[in-house]
Parts: sequence; structure tokens; C-alpha cells
Amino acid sequence: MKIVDGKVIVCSPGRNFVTLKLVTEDGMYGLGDATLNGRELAVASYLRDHVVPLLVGRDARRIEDIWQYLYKGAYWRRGPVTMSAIAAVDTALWDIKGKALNAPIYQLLGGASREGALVYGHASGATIEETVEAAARYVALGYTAVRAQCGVPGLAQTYGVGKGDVYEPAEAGLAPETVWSSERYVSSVPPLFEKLRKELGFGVHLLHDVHHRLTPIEAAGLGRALEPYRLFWMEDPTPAETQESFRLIRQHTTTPLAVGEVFNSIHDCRSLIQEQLIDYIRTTVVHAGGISHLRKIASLAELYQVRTGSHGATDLSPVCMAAALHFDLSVHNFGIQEYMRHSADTDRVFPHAYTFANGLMHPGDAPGLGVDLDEALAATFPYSRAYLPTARLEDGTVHSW
Ligand code: KDG
Ligand code: MG
Repeated sequence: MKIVDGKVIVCSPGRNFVTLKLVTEDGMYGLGDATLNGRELAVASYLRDHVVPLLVGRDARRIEDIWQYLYKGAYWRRGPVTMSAIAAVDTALWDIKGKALNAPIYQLLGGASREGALVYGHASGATIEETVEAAARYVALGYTAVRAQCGVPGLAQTYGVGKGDVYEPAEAGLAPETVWSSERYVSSVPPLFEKLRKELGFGVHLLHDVHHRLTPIEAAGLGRALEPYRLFWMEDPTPAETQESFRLIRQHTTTPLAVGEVFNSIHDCRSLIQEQLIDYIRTTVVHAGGISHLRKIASLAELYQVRTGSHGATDLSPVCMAAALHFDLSVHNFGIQEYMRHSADTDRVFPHAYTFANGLMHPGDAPGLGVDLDEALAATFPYSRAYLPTARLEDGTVHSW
């Protein structure tokens, strides 16, 4: 089953997406998400100019061999651009394999380990009251897990706080700069969760994302202050290039920790997992080398009772969402899946079989991924430059966010 063509489709139905479509000699095709928010065209070129020429003529059935060939053969290993490109190839090949064998991918990964994947939605608001109302709306929709983010008094704009019901992580044009204050932030979070628990009780899982903005000791203090509200997790408390930072946080708090949406390889989280410094690993299909590599991370994590909690913001396309759900349904140590609903235009461009009911999602039983791409419709939504915002402290110093 030779690969005869590889097409890179860049479109923007509400936001930018990069999709790889691999075609085989018998006319079968598979899709892979290659979207790297704010750096989309770098991955598109990596695929189009450097990877697709290497794939033509190869046997589409040899998923692991092609993965190793692209990873080891490039000499330049890891990094978000390389690993997103490899992820797209890997996902597309799993899609083809599923279609060829007439089976949904999760059946090829060992079958379902559960009835559905627990997902969490995103509640946010400028004030505590608005955020509590948004969280209550998710509960009314059937969600049993909700991430809550709130505006910070004294800061004009806070990343992670959506506008209306849609939260889009990038903004059109050049990267906007926002002002950040960790002092103002850390004192604003405990009252939010106090109010959420008062209004919603303890029957719903509550999550919070720190977006890598605190130092380890600040994060330790916040984790400790949040203990009475029993969070499902505190996410990305500090930048994780230095995996040892988490030792310090861990010494001070029992609030569960999640990290890894920006990781692209098992090497980024090896110490975090082996030293049990985290509870959830957030690596995703698209940014961490595809279904094949994510399964290796999950297997390592399983040994240490670390569970998965894959990133699933709207900048990860429905192709990635479908792949994530096949992974989530099958791996034993699944924890939770992030689910930010896509815009109506995105859903029309990427028709899909996955469904949501009663707080759980299922990838469906269509062969392969169960997601398609309407290329004619996609062509009506051309690429449009957009960036994630950046942050500076009140004195102008660039800050992690
Ligand atoms: O592209 C980056 C966003 O997807 C990310 O900042 C959103 O932190 C995020 C999350 O947890 O969804
Ligand atoms: Mg996050």
C-alpha cells in the first residue's frame, strides 16, 4: 500500500489549522493535524518541502518504521515543529490503517478501556460572579469537570479568560502584549474557588490553569491555598524546562499537578514522571509525535501512576481531537481530556463522528479516525496571521505566561 501523495492544507475557519492528507495508491487517504499555534506555516513548510518527498513510495502500513525513519533519519531531533510534523504523518497513517482494516483506531490500540472519555470544559469570566455563572452553564450541559479562569483585579486583560462562550487562544494580527502581576494573580485565585465550591458543591471536578506564570515557591503557595477546594488539578504551575522545579512544589502541596501541553517528547517529562512529581501528563497527539509516541509516554506514566490529561484547546483541530479520543478510550491510565468546543465553521470544515454526552466523549465507530476534511469549504477560509499574546510585568520585564 504505497503512499503516492501528501497534501498540506492550511485553512482558517475561525482560526488557523494545518492538516496533512496522505493518499495511497489504492485511493485511500488519511488525515493528520499539524497545527502549531502562531507558527503554523513553519510546520506546513517542514511537511511540504522536507517530509512529503521522503514519504512518496513508502508502505503506508509501516507506521512505526516511518516514525523512526522521520525521527532518527532527520538527525535534528525533537522540537515542536519537527514533532508536530511527525505527529501529522503518524496520525494520518493510523487513519489509513483503520480504514484499510475497517476498524476505528481505538480497536487497533487494544479496544475500549472505558465507556467514554471524561472531558472538561472551559468556564471563564471577567469577575468571580461571571466565572461561577459560566461554570454553572457547563454543569447544566452535563459536564462533570470544569476548568475555571477569572479576570485578575488590577490587570486589564488576562490570557485564558474568554470573550463570551468562545475562548480563542490566538489573536489576529501581530502578537498583543499584556501586563502581568503574579502578586495580584495569586491572591485572586483562592476566592474564586471558594465561591465555586460554595455555589456548585464538591460534586463537580474543578481545574485551574496557571499557564507557566509562577515561580516554584509561588506555585507551592498557591497549591497549598487551594487545598480546601480539592481541585482535580493545578495546571502548568511553573515553566517546566527545569523538571526538578516540581520537587519544590510537590514538597509543599497536595493539590494535584498537571503539566506538559508544550512538551513534544518523552524526554521532556521523564523525570517528572519517574519521580512522581506530577499527577497528570498533558502531552497531545499533535505536538508530541502522534498517537504512536503518546502511547509510549502513557506507558511510562502508567508505571508511576501518572494519568493522562491531554491538551485539547481550539487550536488543536478536530483531527487531533478525534485522535486524542481514540487514545483516551484505549489507554489504561487515562485521566481526563480537555475539550474546548470548536466554532461552527470549524465543525463544518471537519465533519466528525465524535460525540459528547453526560460529561463523556466517544470517538465513534467509523473506520479510522472518524473525521474528514471538506477541502472545497476549507479553501474558502484562507490562512490569516494570528499569534498568542505575550506578557510583561508592570515594570516592562518580559514574563512567562
Ligand atoms: O496554543 C496554546 C493554547 O492552546 C494554550 O495556551 C491553551 O493553556 C491552554 C490550555 O490549557 O488549553
Ligand atoms: Mg494550559
